[in-house]
Amino acid sequence: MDREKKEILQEFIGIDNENNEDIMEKMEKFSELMILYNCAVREVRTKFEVLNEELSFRAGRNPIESISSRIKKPFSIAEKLKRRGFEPKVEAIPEHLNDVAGIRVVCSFIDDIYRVADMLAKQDDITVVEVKDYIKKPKLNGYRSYHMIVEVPVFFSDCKHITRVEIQLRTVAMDFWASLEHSMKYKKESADRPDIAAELKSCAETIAATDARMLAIRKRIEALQPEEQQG
Ligand code: 0O2
Repeated sequence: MDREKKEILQEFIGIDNENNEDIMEKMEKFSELMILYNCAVREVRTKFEVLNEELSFRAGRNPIESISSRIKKPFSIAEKLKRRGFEPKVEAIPEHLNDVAGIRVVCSFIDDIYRVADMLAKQDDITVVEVKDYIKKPKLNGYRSYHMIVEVPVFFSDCKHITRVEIQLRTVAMDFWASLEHSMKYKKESADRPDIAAELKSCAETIAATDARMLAIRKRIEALQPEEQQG
């Protein structure tokens, strides 16, 4: 681990100026918070699984292809807090970070994204805090996805914790682009290459056009079916 990373983590844990007992207390608080985020992810994940099961029963096809989740690593948490100008302390996490708990929902078609997002948003124990629609308004580099920050209650033995979860919804094609673009971002040699950036953006546009064509094909096929069989 390099020196800068080590310093950020040491500040986060408070190794320089605290005695051992304080460190244990902080580690315990951090672990409890991570358990909370893990439980929140499970709650939201189950909601998508239920929607997928019900919708596939009704329509005869799965609107959700896959669901994955992750809890942000301690270093990334401390680094993000610091980058945003907050003290890298455990207490600052729930107030200032929305993406410690993250879920990625990969859908078959673009309309499935809006459908399942809307169904989740309407559930009465879910509060939508923020939406970023990078499908209607893609990022300059071509990135497309529908992002939501939601709050979900998690019930512990003696209290209820309202916990934030970041949800990213995208099609299989958008996921293919984002995964490869993300992995290539870390290759330093490509950082200042406008030709590579332009090529990636062009791929994102081809993928978006293909997503739109696949949806149009599905709708044409559905129109051929008797009304009661249409999803
Ligand atoms: P990781 O490792 O993927 O979690 P906010 O968190 O809302 O305060 P932020 O971080 O700008 O502010 O949020 P935004 O724009 O909603 O993006 C958050 C996440 O979306 C990123 O997480 C990525 O997962 C994904 N993302 C956003 N832009 C891009 C992009 O251009 N390319 C790819 N491949 N993914 C993107 P992190 O924090 O980068 O890390």
